[in-house]
Formats: sequence, C-alpha cells, structure tokens
Amino acid sequence: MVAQERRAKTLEEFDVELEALHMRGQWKYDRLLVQVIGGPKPAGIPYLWRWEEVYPKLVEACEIIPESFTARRNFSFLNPGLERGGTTHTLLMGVQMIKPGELAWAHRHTIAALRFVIRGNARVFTVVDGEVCPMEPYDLILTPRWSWHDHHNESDEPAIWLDVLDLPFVIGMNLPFYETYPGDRQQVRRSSEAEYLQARTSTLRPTWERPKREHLPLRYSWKETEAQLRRLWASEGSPYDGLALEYVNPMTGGSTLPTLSCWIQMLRPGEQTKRHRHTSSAVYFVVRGEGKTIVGDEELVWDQHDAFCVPNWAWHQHINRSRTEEAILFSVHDIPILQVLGLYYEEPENSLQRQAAPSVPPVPQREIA
Ligand code: 1HN
Repeated sequence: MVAQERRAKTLEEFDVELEALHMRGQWKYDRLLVQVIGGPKPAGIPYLWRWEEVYPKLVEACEIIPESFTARRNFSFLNPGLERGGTTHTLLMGVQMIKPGELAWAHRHTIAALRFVIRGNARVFTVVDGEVCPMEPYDLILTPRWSWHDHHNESDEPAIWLDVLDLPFVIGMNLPFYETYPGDRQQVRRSSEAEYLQARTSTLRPTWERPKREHLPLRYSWKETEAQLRRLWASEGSPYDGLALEYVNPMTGGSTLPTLSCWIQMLRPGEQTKRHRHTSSAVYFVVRGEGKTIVGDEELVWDQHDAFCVPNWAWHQHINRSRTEEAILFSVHDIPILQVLGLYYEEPENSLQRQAAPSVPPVPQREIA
C-alpha cells in the first residue's frame, strides 16, 4: 500500500489556526507595517465650530435642561472624523453655560480639565480643592486630575466657559476613576489669604511648609496674561506660531497640567506663520480677531469665539486676515504626554523652540586697527 503523501499546510491555513488560538505571527504585522510607512496619518479631520451656531444651542440648552444641579450643562465638540469621539484623538473641547443662582455639584475624576471663561464675572466661580477661583472673562481655571470641583453662579448674569479635558487620552488608557463629593458643594477656604493654596504659587513661599507640587496653580487671570502679551508685543515671536506664550506651572517650570499645555497666542495685524506639523494635536478658541488656519488642504476661516481643532501630524499655518487688528487664540495641546514618552516630533525639526533665550546683551565687535 502506498502511504498517503501529507500535503504541506499553506501559510494562510496556518494563520487561521493561530488566529483560532488567539495568536498572530509577526509576518502578519510586517504586512500591516507596509501600510503605515510614511508616518502617522492625522487622527480625525480639521474642523471648526462657529460661535454663531454654538451660542444659540447653549441658550436653548438652558431652556431644555432646566437646572444644572444634576449635570454640567455642557456639550462637546465632536470631530466628524473620529469614531471614538473626542475633538482630537486625545482632547475633548466643549462649552458650558450656567444660569444665575445655579450650582454644578462637586465631583472629581482622573480626567484633567480646564475652563477658559467666555462670559463671567467675579461672582461666578469654580471651587477647586476648597479654593474659590473667580471666573472673569478669559481667565483660565485648572481642575487638575483628581481635584474636587464645583461651579457656582452667584451673579445675576448667565456665565459661559470653554471646557477642555484630556478625556479621550484617559479613556484610551482605561483609567476613568470618578467620585462624587459627599454633598453638592465643597467646604470652602475663605478665612485668610494665608490659607490659600494659590498663594503658594508666588515667587515667595513659606519655608516651614513642604512645597506642594501637585494640583497647583489653579487660576491664571486674564489681566496678567494680556499684560504679558502686551509686554512681549515687539518680540520677533516664533515664525511658526507668532507671539505664542505657554501658561507655565511655576511649581515645576513645565506645562500647566501634566497632560495638557495651554497657550495664548497673538497674531499681529497681517501676520502669517510658516507651515509646520508635529505629533501633538491641539484645540483652539478665538479670543478675538479674524483669521484663518490652513490645515492640510482645509481652510478654517475663523471669527471671534469660534473653536477649531488641528489633528496630530497635520501641516498647518495661521493667518491674521486683518491688516489693522490683532488676533488672539487660546489653545490646548497634548505635547506634555508625548514629550515625557519621547514621542514628540516636529517638522521642520525644532520649529517649536528655535532660538536661545536672551542672555547678556550682544558684545560689540572690536574695531580692528
Ligand atoms: C466635567 O466634569 C465637566 O466638571 C465638564 O464642568 C465637562 C465632560 C466630560 C466629562 C466630565 C465639569 C465634562 C466633564
């Protein structure tokens, strides 16, 4: 009897067997890698949310959601090109409105967040870890990861702010811890300035205390931010971002939050930045002015209070359309996450920080006799 010849298994058949055992060969990835040569494809698309469409919806939300005691009266800007939600693949931007007398009750989460005030006054405030942070127009209030926060409107005007969170990143890492405060509002520290955490971010600090490195600072006032922009008005600025300033954490010298870097950026009349791209993504809010941001082939034409996003690794440049007025943009970037992991790249290289900081004034050239 002739022994039956064993037919060799094909690679495809072998792959199917491995898959059934929840395993996959490296050679399969080699084939996948062919598709990703050429660098990252921007996640999501460039997109713009017009204030003239956003604002009426906020007003309507105030009628439809009668009080914000049960939830934040917030809606998010969802990138039409991202299936998993988010404004970019790591950042979520949205708006929130709170009517006079309302309270958005206290909670905390491992998602870090910040508020950039659009309409507010000294009697609108967020309490962060027991500290009152007034919300006046264009102030920046941080609610760092795992800090208690509740929002109050004790004025007689409605208040509106921009919310930006690292939610898509934290959800992507599967780390969404959440806790509600016992009671709807936090105990507030009001007795004296000496008790205020925020006082610990000044350039002088108590020697008898261990320095607090987390959950500080909590608030950057627009008054100081705008004054600093004006002081640096005559600087050359960055060819790629104009007069862009990063809100610094004075405790670490680094970014505002461990995951998020916030910028305030002025484009002087007629200013046009050079095109560049980086592995970070960003969300923008137009404080004032009119301009456009060209992202890839897309032109995002913006006016005051519009919001837009720039996906990661997308070529982009900003243009102030006005020849007479300045434009100011607030933006939030996921740069710190990438930098700490060594995954921050830009093209052209070093377009973020090209120049040395000023040191001593230049030494005059000696005349050669
Ligand atoms: C949140 O906690 C706030 O505290 C706003 O104001 C928006 C969106 C998603 C998840 C948590 C807030 C939010 C949020």
